[in-house]
Amino acid sequence: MMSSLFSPYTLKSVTLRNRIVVSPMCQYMAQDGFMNAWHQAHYTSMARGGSGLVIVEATAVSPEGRITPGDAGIWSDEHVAGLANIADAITSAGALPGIQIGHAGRKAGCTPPWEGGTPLAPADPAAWEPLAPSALPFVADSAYVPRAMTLADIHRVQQDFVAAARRAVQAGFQWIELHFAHGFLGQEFLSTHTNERDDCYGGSLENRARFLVETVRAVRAVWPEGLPLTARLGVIEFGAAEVDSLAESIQVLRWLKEAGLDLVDVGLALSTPDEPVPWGPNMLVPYAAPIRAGTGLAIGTSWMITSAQEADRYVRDGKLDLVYFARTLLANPHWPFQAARELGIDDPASVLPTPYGFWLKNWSI
Ligand code: 536
Repeated sequence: MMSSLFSPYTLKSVTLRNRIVVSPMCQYMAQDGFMNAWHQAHYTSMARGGSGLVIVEATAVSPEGRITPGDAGIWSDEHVAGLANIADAITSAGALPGIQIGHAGRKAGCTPPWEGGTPLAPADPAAWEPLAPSALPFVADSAYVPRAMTLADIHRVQQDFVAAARRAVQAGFQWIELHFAHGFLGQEFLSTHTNERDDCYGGSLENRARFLVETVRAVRAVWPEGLPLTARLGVIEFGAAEVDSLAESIQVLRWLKEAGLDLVDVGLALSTPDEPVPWGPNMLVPYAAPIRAGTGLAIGTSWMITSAQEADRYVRDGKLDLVYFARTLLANPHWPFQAARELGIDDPASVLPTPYGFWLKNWSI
């Protein structure tokens, strides 16, 4: 049978009810990394909307890896119980519970976007010193300069990723995404804009990829073999280095696959504030084909995919295995039901849980 947006998808030992993924979306509503009633309602609502996979927002593997003081965290065993409540809520609404884990590198320690997204004032008691591959600020000439990581820092953060993956299993998550995009720590090691190291973690592509490859291998060793290990990678640096960065990313993804990666979520690099990103509908979809052909990895992507027909066609044409949605689902958490109606699938109300779907069956408005 030909696959489509509403056909199930199996990767390793898990099966999603359809190809619609709730992309990780930072809420910046946690305290000391602990999630609360806001997150519980948010993820419950997303899962009840009918998507196949709900990926919990970027969750920091260490306190200094938070983008803002409100980021979710998974750096302590005490976080597990709250995370388990979220995973349960997602599971009981029929979706697969996933989590994105990450470290913001030099982009850590800022205010939330709606307060400017700029570094916390040094005098703010909530502020901290960010870590990065090299002591280079995100904004040129800014006084907000990260500390260059020592080898001990690098190994400690890799162990933080490993401990986070262990806790994610304990909490009941069945899908993990390593955040290696958006100019955060993993991307910073890969990009020559942010990595000027002269040790084995900088210089050649192999060295710039070393942090990512080692981290995937170390996480794979504790993450159950039957569960998908995935990463969001900024596959392309738009601008002068566009072609080279895509070719480099394909090589890096081959190494990541060897290290145990199962699927790539094709993302943006956003390594510098002035990257000329060609914002527009479906803007990352054209990169999926060369990446799939060059790596053989399962693949998904997001960014400005808003049409059910287009998303369905990407799956039917074999361009994407999964389609990730963010703002489309913030605008309408029950968008999968709307998409099912637009696509004319049989019994579209069955996309929603029974207490909703029963009343919407044959409802014609
Ligand atoms: C998406 N962003 C992604 C974040 C946090 C900040 C916003 C993340 O990966 N944790 C975004 C990037 C650029 C423009 C709009 C939105």
